[in-house]
Amino acid sequence: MDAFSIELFLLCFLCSITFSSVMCSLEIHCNEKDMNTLLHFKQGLIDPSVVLSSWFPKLDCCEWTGVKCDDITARVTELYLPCYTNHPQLVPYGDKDDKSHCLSGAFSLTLLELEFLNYLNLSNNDFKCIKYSSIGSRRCDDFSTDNLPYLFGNTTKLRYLDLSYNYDLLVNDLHWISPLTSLQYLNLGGIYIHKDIDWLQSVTILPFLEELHLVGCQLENIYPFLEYANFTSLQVLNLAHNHFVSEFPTWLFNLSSGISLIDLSQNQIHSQLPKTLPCFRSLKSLVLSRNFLKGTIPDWLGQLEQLQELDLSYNFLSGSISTSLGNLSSLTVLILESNEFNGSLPDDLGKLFNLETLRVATNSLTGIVSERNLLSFKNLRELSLSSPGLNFDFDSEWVPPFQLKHIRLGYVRNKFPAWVFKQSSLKYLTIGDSTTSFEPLDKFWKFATQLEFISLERNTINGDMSNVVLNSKVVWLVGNNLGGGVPRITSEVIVLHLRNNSLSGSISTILCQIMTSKSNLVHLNMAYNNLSGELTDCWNNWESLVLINLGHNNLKGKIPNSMGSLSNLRCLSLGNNMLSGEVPLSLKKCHNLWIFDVGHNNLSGVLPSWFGQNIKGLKLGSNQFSGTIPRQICQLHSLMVMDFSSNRLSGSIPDCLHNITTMVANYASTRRVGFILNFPGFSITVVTSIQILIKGNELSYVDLMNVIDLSNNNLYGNVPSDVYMLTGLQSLNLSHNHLMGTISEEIVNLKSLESIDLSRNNFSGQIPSSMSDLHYLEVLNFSFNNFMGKIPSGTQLGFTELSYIGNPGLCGPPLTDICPQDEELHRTNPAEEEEEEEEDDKFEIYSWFYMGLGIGFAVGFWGVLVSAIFFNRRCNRAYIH
Ligand SMILES: *[C@@H]1O[C@H](CO)[C@@H](O)[C@H](O)[C@H]1NC(C)=O
Ligand SMILES: *[C@@H]1O[C@H](CO)[C@@H](O)[C@H](O)[C@H]1NC(C)=O
Ligand SMILES: *[C@@H]1O[C@H](CO)[C@@H](O)[C@H](O)[C@H]1NC(C)=O
Ligand SMILES: *[C@@H]1O[C@H](CO)[C@@H](O)[C@H](O)[C@H]1NC(C)=O
Ligand SMILES: *[C@@H]1O[C@H](CO)[C@@H](O)[C@H](O)[C@H]1NC(C)=O
Ligand SMILES: *[C@@H]1O[C@H](CO)[C@@H](O)[C@H](O)[C@H]1NC(C)=O
Ligand SMILES: *[C@@H]1O[C@H](CO)[C@@H](O)[C@H](O)[C@H]1NC(C)=O
Ligand SMILES: *[C@@H]1O[C@H](CO)[C@@H](O)[C@H](O)[C@H]1NC(C)=O
Ligand SMILES: *[C@@H]1O[C@H](CO)[C@@H](O)[C@H](O)[C@H]1NC(C)=O
Ligand SMILES: CC(=O)N[C@H]1CO[C@H](CO)[C@@H](O)[C@@H]1O
Repeated sequence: MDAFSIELFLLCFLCSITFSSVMCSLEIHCNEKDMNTLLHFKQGLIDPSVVLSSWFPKLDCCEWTGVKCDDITARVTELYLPCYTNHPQLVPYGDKDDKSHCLSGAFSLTLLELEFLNYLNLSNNDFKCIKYSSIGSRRCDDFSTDNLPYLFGNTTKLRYLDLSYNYDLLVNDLHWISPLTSLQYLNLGGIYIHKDIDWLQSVTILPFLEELHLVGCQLENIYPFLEYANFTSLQVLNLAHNHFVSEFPTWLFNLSSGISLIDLSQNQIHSQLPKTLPCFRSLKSLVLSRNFLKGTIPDWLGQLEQLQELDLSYNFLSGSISTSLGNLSSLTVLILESNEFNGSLPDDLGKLFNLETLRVATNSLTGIVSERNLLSFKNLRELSLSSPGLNFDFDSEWVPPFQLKHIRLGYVRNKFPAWVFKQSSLKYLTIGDSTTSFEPLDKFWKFATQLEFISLERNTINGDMSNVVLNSKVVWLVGNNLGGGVPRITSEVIVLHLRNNSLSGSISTILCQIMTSKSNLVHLNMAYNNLSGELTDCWNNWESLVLINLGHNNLKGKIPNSMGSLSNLRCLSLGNNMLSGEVPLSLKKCHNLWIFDVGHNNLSGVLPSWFGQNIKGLKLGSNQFSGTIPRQICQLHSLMVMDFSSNRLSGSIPDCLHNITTMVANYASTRRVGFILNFPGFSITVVTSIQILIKGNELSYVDLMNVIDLSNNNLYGNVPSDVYMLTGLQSLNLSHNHLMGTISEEIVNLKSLESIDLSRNNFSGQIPSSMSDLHYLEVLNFSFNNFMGKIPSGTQLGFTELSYIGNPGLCGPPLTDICPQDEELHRTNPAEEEEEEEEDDKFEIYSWFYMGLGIGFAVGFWGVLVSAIFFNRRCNRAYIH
């Protein structure tokens, strides 16, 4: 009796603190079978934060965390256990969500034995595998008994299944989906579904499926030639961010016909028939963005009359925008951005009275856009229109019937559409590649203060910025020829990007300004301007800074001590200025630095060696640094780019470079340096890039390379043998030093090598024949050394004599000197020898040309690639992934 009442008390107590919505009633008890199924499921889980602490038999399972039962039958109907992860404003690029507190381990399909389960949400957890069978160990590491696919009974009433964003879950088999015949909603977004799976067949068989979300599943086959799919109830189809390379699939058309092609009797459907029979032309949302779809939009798309949302952006679709889209009168969202559409914007789009979002920028559209095209859009909130061939011709008096929140225009050549300034709700403004006049500028900048996001890129706004105050969270004003002194900013500004303008004067206007509240600035980029004066000593006020780029200006003086207060700093680029003096030791406090670029200045003293373990790129080249290369460099395990070229370094190359882990192994996941800034409603990705010369063009790559450049110093001695262990090294430049000794055959270990320059040293011995096995090698320069003997065959493939000249002892092709052992075969031609004497001059003349031929690794950071993932509500997650 006592025991009973205590248990009862405990029960009710726990009841009241867990689910207030479920009545605590003694009459209804959780079904024992359901409870056992749940306990079984729990066994296979790893639950690091003990989310399921209430899941124990003493407590009614209807009261367990995340469990809901039917009020009357007390059978388990819902299981709601998504994981919540933080989305901090600043996420280092490549960082995954921290899921250490989420459920992990095996997702066991025995859970589907819950006969009355209707809703199952395990999204954003960290499940690693799906267990198909009910026997054997439930952990992912034991597959020994997992050969039999799980067989359902008449179990399933499941209507909602959400397993999205379990990023590490690999789905090798989808057959278990097919028996879930009641499913209306299925979301497997962010899960890697194995490419060989016949995914369509497994889901199309579901007669009541209304929503199918397979975003970012790495799917490859969209079944372009399938005539019809068997979907009968589908309303929402989202297949964005996959790898579909194909024409527009025809089976989508059959989603419009709505005729039930499925023979219901053959599918063992045990649930009820749907109340409404398959709706005629029922598809409401079709999202195929960010794939590789090509070809034209088929005319039949105009027959999907119920369509409210159509997103085909970021594909390779071409031809004209089908006028049939004008028939989609329910459409509220039409996104065709970033394709190859040509022709004019069809007038028929004017029939889409309900449109709220119209985005067609970054296509090859031509013709004129005027108020006539926009007259009927009373609900329009987002508009993007930008193509080199599109001309804007708006009446300056026109008052639009809509109030936009987002606008993106490009290639505005004539008058700037005056109506834009009347959009008092506008928060996001993007204008690019425009030669329009933004006059009167004072009015323009005043209008800009209402905006949360302003992006003006490659326009000609010649105005003076000295008296402008900027207030938007994101100010992106790249390549506009803005002049005068630097503008001031309010504490609202998080990103200030003024790269490639004509700003002059001192940066103290910004940095030493008195602010009313603490600055939020994270990203300061004023590279490629004409800034002069010193770096100032006002950095103490800017602790929020993560990225600073002031490269390519005329800044002089010393690097100030106060920069050491920037403890959040990840990327500091001060290259191509006239800075002098030593690098202050106070910078040691910036221990989070990823990139430190002070190349092309006049800095002196010994090479700084205080960097933290995270440093990935060091550009110290073209300065006056002297002394030896500090051995501490070898402890920088993440270092990918080491550029100490063109200094006055002496001594030998340290024999510990093999300790730099990234140079030995090629870690693919860490090659990008940058971060993602998350704002409500949009995010910005900033990725630093490396500039590489290919065939005379400097191209920017976002994947950092493993580069060692020690050229143009006074280094002497041999190449230490551990250099041959750097199997991840892609470019090695030791030219213009006093190095000597031979090159070992072990060089063949440098499997990743694409460029090697040993020219202008005193290397001797034979050129290793193993080099012909370096398959990625594109640039080779051994000229002006003392190499001897025959150039090994194979190596000369693709390289000209310029790679070898200036080595008197070297012979054989591609040089014209014939090796003694071959002399019998080739009688020397006196004319050839004459030519040879001129070769030295020839090299000097052609050397620049040579550099342009292959890949010259001109290492430079901050050709900052930016994708302002604008307007993007749905896919942010997929990006971070
Ligand atoms: C699952 O839970 C997450 C987090 O609460 C939610 O965003 C998502 O919409 C839910 N899925 C369904 C199908 O209700
Ligand atoms: C499914 O239910 C039917 C009747 O509703 C029954 O005949 C059949 O044996 C059940 N199958 C299983 C596997 O439970
Ligand atoms: C549609 O159903 C038919 C008949 O059941 C089947 O042969 C066909 O493969 C199904 N199509 C798809 C795409 O699943
Ligand atoms: C658009 O609808 C009209 C009337 O419903 C029809 O006559 C026309 O053929 C349709 N156009 C296209 C391209 O589907
Ligand atoms: C549009 O591009 C297609 C090829 O994709 C071409 O055949 C057609 O002539 C182009 N139309 C216009 C108006 O440029
Ligand atoms: C600066 O902008 C001009 C004009 O838009 C462009 O031609 C040039 O390449 C840009 N320079 C850099 C370094 O980005
Ligand atoms: C840069 O500023 C200096 C004065 O500091 C001036 O002499 C020079 O003409 C400016 N260069 C450009 C390209 O504006
Ligand atoms: C570079 O710095 C040295 C002193 O370290 C000075 O003598 C020299 O004039 C400077 N050169 C330039 C171009 O500023
Ligand atoms: C390099 O690594 C070796 C072990 O492989 C270690 O003994 C040595 O101290 C390291 N040297 C430096 C400079 O980090
Ligand atoms: C594009 C298209 O019309 N595909 C098929 C849709 O279904 C009908 C009826 O089976 C087929 O005749 C079409 O070929």
